[in-house]
Amino acid sequence: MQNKIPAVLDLTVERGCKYTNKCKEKKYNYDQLPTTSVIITFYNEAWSTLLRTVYSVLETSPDTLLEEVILVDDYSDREHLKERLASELARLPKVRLIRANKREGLVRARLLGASAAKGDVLTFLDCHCECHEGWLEPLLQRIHEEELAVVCPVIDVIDWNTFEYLGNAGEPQIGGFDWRLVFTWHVVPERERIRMRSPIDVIRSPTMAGGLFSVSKKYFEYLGSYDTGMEVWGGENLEFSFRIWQCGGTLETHPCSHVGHVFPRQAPYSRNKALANSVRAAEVWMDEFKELYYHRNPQARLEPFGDVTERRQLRARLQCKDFKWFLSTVYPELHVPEDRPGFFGMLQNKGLKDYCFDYNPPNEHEITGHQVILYHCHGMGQNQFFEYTSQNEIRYNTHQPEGCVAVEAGMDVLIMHLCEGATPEDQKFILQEDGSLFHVQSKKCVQAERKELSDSFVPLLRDCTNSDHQKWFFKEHMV
Ligand code: UD2
Ligand code: MN
Repeated sequence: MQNKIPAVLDLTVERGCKYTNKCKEKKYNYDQLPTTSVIITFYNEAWSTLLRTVYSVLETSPDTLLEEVILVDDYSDREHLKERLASELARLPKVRLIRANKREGLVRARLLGASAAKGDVLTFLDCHCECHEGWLEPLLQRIHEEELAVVCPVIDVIDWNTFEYLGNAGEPQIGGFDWRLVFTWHVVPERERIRMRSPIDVIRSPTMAGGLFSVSKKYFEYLGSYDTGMEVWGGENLEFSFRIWQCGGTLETHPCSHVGHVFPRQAPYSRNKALANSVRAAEVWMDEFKELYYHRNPQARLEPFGDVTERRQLRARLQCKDFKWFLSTVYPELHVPEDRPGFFGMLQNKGLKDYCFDYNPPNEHEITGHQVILYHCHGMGQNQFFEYTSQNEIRYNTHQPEGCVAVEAGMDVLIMHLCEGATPEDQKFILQEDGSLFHVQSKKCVQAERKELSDSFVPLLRDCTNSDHQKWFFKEHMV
């Protein structure tokens, strides 16, 4: 991936690395900068990580810029977060503790904090962060220059096991999403490197991870703060990102601002509200493109998502642009699927009843290189979602980057490769009227077969016959 990008601008801004100095050389006029309220919500967080966040804010933020630190307890029930926390915090300057009287979820908990904030700028942080020296000035400087900018720090990694501050390998990245509305990271595209005037210029990003950012309090309110119909966790970051861009703002990452964050293995709470939250985002901001999401996650279509009338009214009132504009202007790198009727969903075999193409990448960052298998059709989209395109590709385009089914020379197994601009010969399949799936390069057909010495089934290339095991059809749903 990396070496395909021409060296327009090298953005490496690691701790201790070459551009750190450039960041350090930057002078700020502290009298001009806006003040900020740092808002940290928490639910059942561990003592050490929570306190580390608070102390690091106090230690790294210039006194004149830091109005206050507002901690919002989202109705935690762990003992150490009760009187013990209150008395620990009472000793600290500028720190306030607000408690929700019921579980609000991160959106409404953040809004509780925002409504109490006295600073010009709201700076949100997760409750397991460590701010790095010089993190705050670039964020506030940028908002001072451009009030419609929402600015994120680079998110450095704090080791989940050792809690060591690992920093960030390589360049800062920008945020995107895939068509399941899962947030993704990407290298900075060439068009953005061309737009940037220096390696310490802000980097425009289609979306944000969600936890760490600064926004002018006034602008946040003008933009409709958050969707208060969102519960617990998830989806609010994409909703806010779409809204910022579509309604006239910009979303940026400042390469000189670094904050470390612990990505835990498991959250101390259930995240099953994320689906409804994502549906709300799709229903309000994505126009007809929400169908691409529903195709890839049929469960989402059935999910009760409450009332979004007010959010749609907000969109109309602010005269926000449509999602088509967002895709073509802000995120042109994202491939927009065609989803022609009858050519997306489960790719099911006729002879081997109830078996479908299935691809299970070992993790979200390693989409390619593994074999496509057959598995009981489940109709839930996700790993069994494929799209047959007018370019004769069988695309696995739930994930980013997108996979295309391929066959390596002389092999008979189907392997996932990265899709390419012009469809390479080894990725071309012709789905014929009779249901046969013809691989152009090898002139063979895809057949469902039992995998040797096992109970599992796989699609393999074989000489073309009339067998039902060589007939395939797409089905969107189970019923
Ligand atoms: C990421 C974001 C997170 C949020 C989330 C999507 C970063 C570093 N983190 O997940 O901020 O945008 O994506 O929703 O970008 N919390 C509450 N009440 C709850 C649940 C969570 O106050 O009911 C707090 C939690 O204690 C933490 C913050 O909200 O301070 C974010 O939660 P997380 O750290 O579990 O989310 P994370 O980092 O996996
Ligand atoms: Mn977090």
